[in-house]
Amino acid sequence: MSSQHRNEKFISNYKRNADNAREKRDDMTPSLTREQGLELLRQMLRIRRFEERAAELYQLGKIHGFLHLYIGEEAVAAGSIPSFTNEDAIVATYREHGHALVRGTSMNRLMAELYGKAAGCARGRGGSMHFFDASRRFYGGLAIVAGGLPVAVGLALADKMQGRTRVTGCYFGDGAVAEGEFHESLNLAALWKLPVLFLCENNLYAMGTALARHQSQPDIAAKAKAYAMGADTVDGMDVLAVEKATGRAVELIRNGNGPYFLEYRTYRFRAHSMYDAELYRTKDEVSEWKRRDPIATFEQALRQARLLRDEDLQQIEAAIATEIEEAVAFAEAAPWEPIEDLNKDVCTDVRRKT
Ligand SMILES: Cc1ncc(C[n+]2csc(CCOP(=O)(O)OP(=O)(O)O)c2C)c(N)n1
Repeated sequence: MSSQHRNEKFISNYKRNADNAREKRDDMTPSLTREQGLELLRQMLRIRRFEERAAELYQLGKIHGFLHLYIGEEAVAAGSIPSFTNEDAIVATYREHGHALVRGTSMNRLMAELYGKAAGCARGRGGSMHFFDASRRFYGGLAIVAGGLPVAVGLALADKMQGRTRVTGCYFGDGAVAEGEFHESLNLAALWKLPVLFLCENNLYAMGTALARHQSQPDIAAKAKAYAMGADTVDGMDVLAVEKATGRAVELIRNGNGPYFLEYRTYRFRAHSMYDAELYRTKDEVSEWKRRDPIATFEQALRQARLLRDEDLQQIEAAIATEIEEAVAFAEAAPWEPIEDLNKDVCTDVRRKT
């Protein structure tokens, strides 16, 4: 079978599984309170509107460097991050705006970071790919594919050695499974029964390379099971399915059962970074996934369950618009780091004469 054909077959199975999972969870909405439902919707909308604004600011030349948008994948961060307590740790990738927002870092500090201003959450030195907030135990924003896995395993090892019952959540993409660090990290986490949750955001593509084109076994959860840990696949376009699976996994880990692995099947609606000719996927494929937009489908489910009214949505959107405009004003007004500080925190003493 050609790799193109194999890839198409994999994508069609993948969609069928997600649709089946969606049908199975139709009975979940009634158990949801209005407050919980509105909060999940609000967080997904905060991520989307923040990133839409960031994309505009990028076009205006206000934001430089890379900007990887999470649009389409919001249900994963919004549904999973609340399962962690403030004491737990989060490690994420360069596609981490949503994770930092839901974790609670202020939009002002995140926008200032995108602008490269000293008031940013990484003092303007990291930009979009390197959000960091030690006060919320948010350890990146890491640009190296799979680079977060050993960091998360190290954090979990420290907790275990010091007898703390904290959990570390480690987010990464499907591209990470091709890296040695993925396999080394899963192996040691399982061997030492470390309290870490691996959250794989499988959006099917690593830049322009489809998963089934680079993996002999594209079932990522099956790979994790080979390391003797529990693993499930979750419909990552369904915020309630994400919430349920993540809550259960975090609880299992906190009860001392060692690591767990969740593969969220999701899709990014935008290019890999800001520019990308998208020759690796068809327009039809993207439109088909957009029909499963996690925000639109959840909004519809809430309306059907009579948990959402038009005025709720208007209020949520208005509050988010205000939050974003305040963040932009904050970032615009924030001072640049003074020139004389440029060598600050750089390990090598550049003034030393050799
Ligand atoms: C070790 C390493 N190799 C290559 C790259 C270049 N690179 C940046 S993003 C990316 C694709 C990663 O895809 P995935 O892990 O699926 O995450 P996604 O971008 O889909 O969220 C690659 C190969 C990198 N950053 N690090």
